[in-house]
Amino acid sequence: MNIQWYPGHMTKALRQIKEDIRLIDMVIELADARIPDSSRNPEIKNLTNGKIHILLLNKADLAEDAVTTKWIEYYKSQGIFSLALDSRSKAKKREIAALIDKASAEKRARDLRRGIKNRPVRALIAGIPNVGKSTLINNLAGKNSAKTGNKPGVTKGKQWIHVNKTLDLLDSPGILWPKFDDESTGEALALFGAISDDVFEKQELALILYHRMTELYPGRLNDFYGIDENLDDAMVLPAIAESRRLLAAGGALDLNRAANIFLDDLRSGRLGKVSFEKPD
Ligand SMILES: Nc1nc2c(ncn2[C@@H]2O[C@H](COP(=O)(O)OP(=O)(O)O)[C@@H](O)[C@H]2O)c(=O)[nH]1
Ligand SMILES: [Mg+2]
Repeated sequence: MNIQWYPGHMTKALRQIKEDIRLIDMVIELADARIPDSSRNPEIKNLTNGKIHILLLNKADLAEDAVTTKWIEYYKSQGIFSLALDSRSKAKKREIAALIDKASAEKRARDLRRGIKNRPVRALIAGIPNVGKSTLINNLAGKNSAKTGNKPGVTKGKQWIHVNKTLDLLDSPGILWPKFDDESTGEALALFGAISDDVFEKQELALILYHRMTELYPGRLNDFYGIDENLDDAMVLPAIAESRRLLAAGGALDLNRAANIFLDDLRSGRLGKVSFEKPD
């Protein structure tokens, strides 16, 4: 399915980020551990030019650990500072701090040579909508400094957050890019909630999900919904609706709700840990 979403507020946000980038030492890029390729915005890669760059694979609690480990090894082999995390977890705070420290060691040494002492690292948190940017900031800053929400597009305007003496963070609105390279990128982003649900046909996306799940994780849908895994397309949503007893007014099966619930079960991890993209 061809999905594109690049609303005006993203063009504006990108322009703002390009302006702010002059004030910044480090770009902390967040990607989704379930789809590390599709969830990396090529525009952000451009922004990291000449800046310290850290790549965090977030929502790792919802991805297969072994695959995430391979991704992190891959990034490290590319010389990228990276770490897998659940941005809600307090346990990872120290590891993130250590990574930021390591990544900024050269900068601190350079500052010192110029006689600058104790200047905090200024880092921009960037990534696609809904990837966990604000959650990470709240976790690091230890209070509700950034608004979070399970909908793309909650963060608006510029927010500097003072974490401690050594670190200042700048939250940024989630941004996508004008044209996705191929259909599977838009589909992956839509599947995991980075794209407004209004711009694609949910039932069609649910069918794509059925095919992805039965191919990558045979048996899971049968376990979870008790449905067959060789269904004709027309029978997939009716089977899920039946399994969950989803009836619309008049007693017909509610296929829209079936699609919604199916996608929600994926996004929230109820279908189990999933890694839809692997490093090759
Ligand atoms: N399971 C899980 N959920 C997360 C994680 N990080 C964020 N979330 C949830 O994802 C949703 C979007 O988070 P938010 O920080 O608002 O994303 P933002 O749009 O990038 O700022 C919220 O419902 C968060 O609770 C994570 O690492 N694991
Ligand atoms: Mg946000």
